[in-house]
Amino acid sequence: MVAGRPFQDPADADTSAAQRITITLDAHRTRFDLAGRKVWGQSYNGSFVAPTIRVAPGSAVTIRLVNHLTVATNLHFHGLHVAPTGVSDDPFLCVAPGKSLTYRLAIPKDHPQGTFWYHSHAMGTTCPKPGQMVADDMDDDMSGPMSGMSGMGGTTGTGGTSASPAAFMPGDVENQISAGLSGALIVGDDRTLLPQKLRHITAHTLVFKDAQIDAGGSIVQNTGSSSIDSGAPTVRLVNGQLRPVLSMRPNETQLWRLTNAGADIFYRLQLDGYRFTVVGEDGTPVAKVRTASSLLLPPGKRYDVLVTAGPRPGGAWLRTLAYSNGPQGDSYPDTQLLRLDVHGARATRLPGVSGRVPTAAPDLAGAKIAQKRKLVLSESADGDSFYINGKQFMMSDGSAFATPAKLGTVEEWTIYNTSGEIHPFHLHTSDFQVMSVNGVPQPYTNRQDIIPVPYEQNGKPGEVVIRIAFDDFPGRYMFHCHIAAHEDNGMMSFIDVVR
Ligand SMILES: [Cu+2]
Repeated sequence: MVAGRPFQDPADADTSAAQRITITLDAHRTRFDLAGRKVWGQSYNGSFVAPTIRVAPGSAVTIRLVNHLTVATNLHFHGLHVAPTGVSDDPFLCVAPGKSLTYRLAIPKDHPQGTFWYHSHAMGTTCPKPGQMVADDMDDDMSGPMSGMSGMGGTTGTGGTSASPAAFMPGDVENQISAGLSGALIVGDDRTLLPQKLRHITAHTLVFKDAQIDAGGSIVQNTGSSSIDSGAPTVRLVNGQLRPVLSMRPNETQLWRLTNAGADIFYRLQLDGYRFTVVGEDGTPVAKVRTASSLLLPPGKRYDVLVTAGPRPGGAWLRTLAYSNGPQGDSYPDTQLLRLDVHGARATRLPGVSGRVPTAAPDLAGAKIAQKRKLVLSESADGDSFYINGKQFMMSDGSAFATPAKLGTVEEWTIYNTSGEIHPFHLHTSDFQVMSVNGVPQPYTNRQDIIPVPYEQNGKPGEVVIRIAFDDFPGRYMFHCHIAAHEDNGMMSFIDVVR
């Protein structure tokens, strides 16, 4: 593989600002170019990093997913606040091999502007039987929910015979994201929220994905004869590039949209000698701008950061620091990711940014709590099976909770982790506010959709308290660990949200 080429942003799926956008994503086995090496994997458009989808708040987006894989697939629009019902952001939708499905997303006018991503959320390798259609406008599109159950109680089985408990069937998310099926999705342009002088700075999208490549030149997959080991050596890539060189002028300020779009592994980013100025987290503008010398990005995490080059020509490495996510988890070595090269004519230094970024969500600290809930994340000693409240998720299951959430209310959830590794908890459809971590109150800075839940130590489970405002969109909100291997093997459930 070839390192040191000039940095390139991922290709855009569509740069049109039109109110109706149609994008076709063709999922297929692909031999792509990965930093100068030909590698077999899967892609939506031919490259390891899927095209960046750009959408405007208030727009209607049409995305046609064509499945040329040999297994079922689908799409999840991670972090988007759009309907989880209909052919929108519902991971129970399933596109069988050889079929297609047209997703229609209505992006709310007041949708936060920031960085999101999209990826396969296939909860199995096959779709359920035909006849379980959930949408009626599919033309020749063959699709159906991956489950025949509504999740609201009661079965819809046709035979009437009570079946023995179904055997657990793992999902296929780890395979499909690892192979290449993920990319960035940007809503609006959060530069417009910055002080006037910063609204025209250069913005870059940095999509972090790693590739484990086998001796035959294919990305490692879970098959009958092989399996992905997330702790095994891997090649860390930025936009599919190996240690690219990103150029800035002395004193220049840029916005970097950092996205961990990989399946399993964490990044702990540091730009040597620099600090990141965080203006957005998980696609949401922050209520209090902060600076950080390093940022932890579990799978699925995003940060929008300002970086200001030093006053003199020079260089610095963007690296992921050595990191362990727990005694039962993985350890990753310190690895260089990207070379910042500062050269050329000195730019005018722009003012710094502080305080609240406009449109930041309100603090939920004083909210009336309608319901408190508990979730326990656990795993088997061998680290192969994963549970929420003692249960491995199956598509035919109902919610982990006996009672639904009501629209217009705020809930407080306490998430415990009784295992020996961090689990990054992710909620679909709605972001949340982190109130405390291991009992330590967290000052409010922003809403987010991923929070690493610490592992158990000295017999004391890790504990995170979050608050969720169920403002709109009734339906099924999935939640799960975003280490794809854990989600695939059971650490997932959902809450029903009702009017
Ligand atoms: Cu996990």
